[in-house]
Amino acid sequence: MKPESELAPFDFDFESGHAREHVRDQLKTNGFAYLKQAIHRETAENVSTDVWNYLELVDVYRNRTASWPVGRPQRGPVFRAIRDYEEGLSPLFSEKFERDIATLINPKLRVGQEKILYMTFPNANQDVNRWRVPWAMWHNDFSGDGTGKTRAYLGFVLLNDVQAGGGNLVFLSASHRLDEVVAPQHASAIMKQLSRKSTVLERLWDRREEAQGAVVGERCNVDGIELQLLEMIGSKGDVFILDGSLLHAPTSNERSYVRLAAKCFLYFKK
Ligand SMILES: O=C(O)CCC(=O)C(=O)O
Repeated sequence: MKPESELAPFDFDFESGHAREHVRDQLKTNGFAYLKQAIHRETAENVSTDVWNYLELVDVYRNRTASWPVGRPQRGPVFRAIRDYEEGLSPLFSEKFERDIATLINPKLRVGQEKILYMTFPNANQDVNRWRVPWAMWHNDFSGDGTGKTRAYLGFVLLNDVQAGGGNLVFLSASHRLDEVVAPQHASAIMKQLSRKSTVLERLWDRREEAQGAVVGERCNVDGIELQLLEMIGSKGDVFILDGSLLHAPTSNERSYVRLAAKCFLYFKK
């Protein structure tokens, strides 16, 4: 039986004290907060239209699937991060966004310089039944600045409506609280140590071709911390804030559409 995943969105008002409490509690406990429609759908749609217009320069067209570079089906490596499109993402990570997020999470929080576009083209002969949680490319984006004084979060904006198996990010909720992650150390060392502590994680990171793998929604308990494997599914304009230490991985796209998402870093000094 497929385990239920818990990705309850939160309809919120940036100014409400209740919202602040809820989001801060989510970030502390689970390492992520799901802010439903925190960015206008039209803003997200305009940004994605601009991305597609930009791609015409390299002969990739939104309505001509034959022009799309196809991905690779697998439980293994996949990646497509575009780092030189920062200007085009500025309507998302505006001053208002920065103010709203700071109000919610921490008054000192600021949007960092690096902004990344993720574009996941479908695999050849897509088949959603073939989609698997990948064993590869698990990592965290921020494991401290050496001083222990900087906190980092990741702000993800969905730029299209995405269903399961559509090339979304997967993450391990609450993993930011694990001693192995707090350490800080390389992701491969983290995975090795955690695989010894949980059969679910051992299965998740088993890279053998015939391995059973793990599925979205599965839970496990490591040193008293309840972890859950989740997929970042939602609608265009939805925002996910992730703790910078949370373990996550890119996935392949077994849907017929291109998945688009944008990420900014959010920092504050304690
Ligand atoms: O969302 C994705 O496709 C990958 C994101 C990722 O791996 C990252 O943010 O470091």
